[in-house]
Amino acid sequence: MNRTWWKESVVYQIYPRSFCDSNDDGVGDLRGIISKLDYLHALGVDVVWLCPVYKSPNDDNGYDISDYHDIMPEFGTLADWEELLAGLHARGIRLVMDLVVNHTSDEHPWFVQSRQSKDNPYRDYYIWRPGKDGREPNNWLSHFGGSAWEFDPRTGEYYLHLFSRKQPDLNWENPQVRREVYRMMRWWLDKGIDGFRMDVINMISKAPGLPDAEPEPGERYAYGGRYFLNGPRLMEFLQEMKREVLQHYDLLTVGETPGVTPEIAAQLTDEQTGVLNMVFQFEHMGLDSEGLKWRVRPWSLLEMKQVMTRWQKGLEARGWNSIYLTNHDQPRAVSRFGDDRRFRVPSAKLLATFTLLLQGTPYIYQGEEIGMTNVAFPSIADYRDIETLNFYREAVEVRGVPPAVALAAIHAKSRDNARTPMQWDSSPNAGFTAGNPWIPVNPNYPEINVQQALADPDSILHYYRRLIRLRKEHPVAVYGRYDLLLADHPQLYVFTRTLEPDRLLVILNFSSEPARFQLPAALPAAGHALLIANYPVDAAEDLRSTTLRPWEARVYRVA
Ligand code: TEU
Ligand code: CA
Repeated sequence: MNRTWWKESVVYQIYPRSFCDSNDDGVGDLRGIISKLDYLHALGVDVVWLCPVYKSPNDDNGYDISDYHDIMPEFGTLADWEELLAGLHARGIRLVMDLVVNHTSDEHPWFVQSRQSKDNPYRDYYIWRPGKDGREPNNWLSHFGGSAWEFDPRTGEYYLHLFSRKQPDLNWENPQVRREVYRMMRWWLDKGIDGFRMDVINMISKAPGLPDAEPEPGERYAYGGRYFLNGPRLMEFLQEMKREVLQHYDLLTVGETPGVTPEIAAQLTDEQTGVLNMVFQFEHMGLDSEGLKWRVRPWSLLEMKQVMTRWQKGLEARGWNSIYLTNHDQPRAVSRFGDDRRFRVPSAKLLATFTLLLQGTPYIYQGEEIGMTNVAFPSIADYRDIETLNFYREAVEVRGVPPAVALAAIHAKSRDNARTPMQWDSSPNAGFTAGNPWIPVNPNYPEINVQQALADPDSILHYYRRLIRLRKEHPVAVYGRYDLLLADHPQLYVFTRTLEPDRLLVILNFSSEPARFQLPAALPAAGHALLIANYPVDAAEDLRSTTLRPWEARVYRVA
């Protein structure tokens, strides 16, 4: 297996709108990030992934881009961005930008042109179709609810938008579109950035003919994923991107790929023949849903072990994994996979241990390092996310779901759980802004904040710093082979990492109850050295048979 910096790196994801507001207009910005660079450096992360900062009307908080070559004025200027890049590089931190090229904003000049007339030179930059029997060209559902097609009266045709109607899909079948994208990528790379996180990159190739999907009984629209996820020309387009752009630079590339399987991911990330370094898979994000994300169910540890093990083994010695438990689209990790009431601190540390000790590049999402939790706003008026607002409107107004039921689903799953402002200190608005924040802060900020965490040597934050250091000091933590032990244990997730002659043993009690542990016979009976743990451990303890406390996490070097 090749050794490279992007395998050894720990990535920190910043959602700029919610990170730090430098001018008190209530919106996080680039100068706010610049003011926190020493904080990131002290945490020990190697790479920052910056969510979109390009010009955007913000229908989907920057994922609807109207100018790829400029910065959103609310966030600052290109000069601020250059200063941010320099400040990161001066601290040895690399910068990965978000690349959103499945779609643009409807306010992008290409689309403004495209909708003018059927013979406009930009018409074919997007996916236009005439209606079928007075209805949409097909029955695909948008990710944000309703039809994926919008009728445009000026030319009497519909355009495709897999996300909001203000996010028209680019037509990747058009070689001119692809050339424009590659040129734009080179423009940013030549400024010195270190990689791209590629938004829904496995949606760029749609099945020819755009066939109807199969709706649930009684439904008009259906999720058309089988016709646009991992489509027929995906590999070809990405090979072309690799040839035209990626292979000429030393980069970290990570594709966001909903609906990807380990088999497809292995092809995409194959060290010889692949196109990307790694992808974000979504299988573990689906464990607490019944089909639709809003239909919440409890997740099970046995399923989690099966999914993660399939991914660890599926890419072994061939591709590379990315490891994450949350991001700007997901609930907070400690609220979802830990216990944010009785065991917030130990469970957040356990999840940190899990994320940093699996094989793959770990991603930490802002606030995760201090154990920020989900928020339960009392009213829909407190929410901002387009997906959340559309879900609520359709559930309550169209389907007659009681508001309290819809709100309960939102409390569990809304993307705004991850988008409340970063909690810096216990001053008003958590030190995020002295103005009026664009979204309310989580009311638990007086207890959960960076200032508190820096002052407490036992904090989640300091534990992350130790873990990050541990990962750097032990190549086995990066490159070691993963093997699952005690696969059927209902509370414990136990695995080893092996890079001959080194071996690590990771023991995680994923429950709020004590758990019995018996050392598997395959491991030596004694002499294991404890590298890190989230509770004090008695050095004289006999590891052959012991009990782990709620959410206890330990990493040993095997004798
Ligand atoms: O997300 C794509 C995606 O498939 C999901 O994570 C999506 O957010 C879904 O609604 C979750 O329930 C990416 C971005 O990360 C997301 O913020 C954007 O809204 C989306 O693409 C469109 O660009
Ligand atoms: Ca601001």
